[in-house]
Amino acid sequence: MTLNILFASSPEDWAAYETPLQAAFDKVGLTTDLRADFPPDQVDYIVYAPDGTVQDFTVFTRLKAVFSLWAGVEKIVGNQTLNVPLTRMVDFGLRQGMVEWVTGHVLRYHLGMDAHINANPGEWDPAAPPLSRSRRVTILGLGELGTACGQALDALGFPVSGWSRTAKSVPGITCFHGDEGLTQALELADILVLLLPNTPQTQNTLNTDTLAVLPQGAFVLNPGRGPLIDDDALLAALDAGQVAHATLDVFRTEPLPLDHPYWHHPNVTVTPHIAAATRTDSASKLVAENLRLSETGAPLLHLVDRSRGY
Ligand code: NDP
Ligand code: OXD
Repeated sequence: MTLNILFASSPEDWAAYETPLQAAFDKVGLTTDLRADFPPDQVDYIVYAPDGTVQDFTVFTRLKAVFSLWAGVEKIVGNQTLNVPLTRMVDFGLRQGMVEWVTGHVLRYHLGMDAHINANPGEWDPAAPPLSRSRRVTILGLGELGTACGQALDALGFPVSGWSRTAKSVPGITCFHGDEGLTQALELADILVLLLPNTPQTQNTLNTDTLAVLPQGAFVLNPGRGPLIDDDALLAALDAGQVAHATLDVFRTEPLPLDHPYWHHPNVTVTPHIAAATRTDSASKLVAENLRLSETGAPLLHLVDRSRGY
């Protein structure tokens, strides 16, 4: 039997994914017809990214599951027309990319690199940076990406704390959870990293009240999602020196509008949602494996809990 797979993303993604996806489907021994366009009533599975045009899933009358190419699923998780299993992306490329982006920016702050990169001739400050053991890092979100980043920073010698919704025990990371745990985690954040999903519960996690809990002069990294931060509150904290500098990869509106104050603030670095990218080869293997599992009736990998929102 041939399985009809609709690739529902941008034309650029289709060009990048068609060959690796087809190769991965062939490798798991399934006969598939993979296309970027199909009559909806003939589609068995959808490979999805939010850049595509699919909004109404009711037209896909024989749909069995949707496989998201993205880790963050806030644009689809609340879609009331979707009533089949939804999986999200967990892959080596995303994890490794995020570890590299986060450790790179943590080290930039920790080593005070900007002072030397931007120094004028004759500015000769021979003070050595402190060692990592005296710079505390807190990660909000101890999932696939937050945990990997925390463990990489622990291996570099940073005291690492983390915060999650449910209680956790992770080697090398002091774990906190729940409302009370958030305050404790923020108090330990010389450098704060946001790696939470965007859900109604996580929006504005960083606001006037929580920013005030950070040690004065803390640094903020946000590779999670824009709505995790109340932007006005962060700008006020930057102007007051409560936050020394922020590096932001994700925004409420992307691309970041040209007139947004973040572009022009001297203590903000913006990066264009490039902290971690799904890599076509490893991502295609996960999609193919989930296709295989679905066809055998086995539980799918990285199933999204629609009630939790991630
Ligand atoms: P996971 O689902 O694996 O982890 C999410 C973590 O957040 C979990 O530890 C979870 O807690 C915690 N969490 C969720 N809700 C709350 C809450 N209300 N209070 C406290 N903690 C909470 O996600 P990933 O690690 O795979 O990805 C995280 C996010 O990173 C994605 O959702 C996406 O937005 C972003 N991302 C950004 C990329 C970029 O390029 N900038 C690339 C890829 C992802 P618990 O463990 O208890 O469930
Ligand atoms: C993702 C992302 O969620 O790239 O995968 O942001």
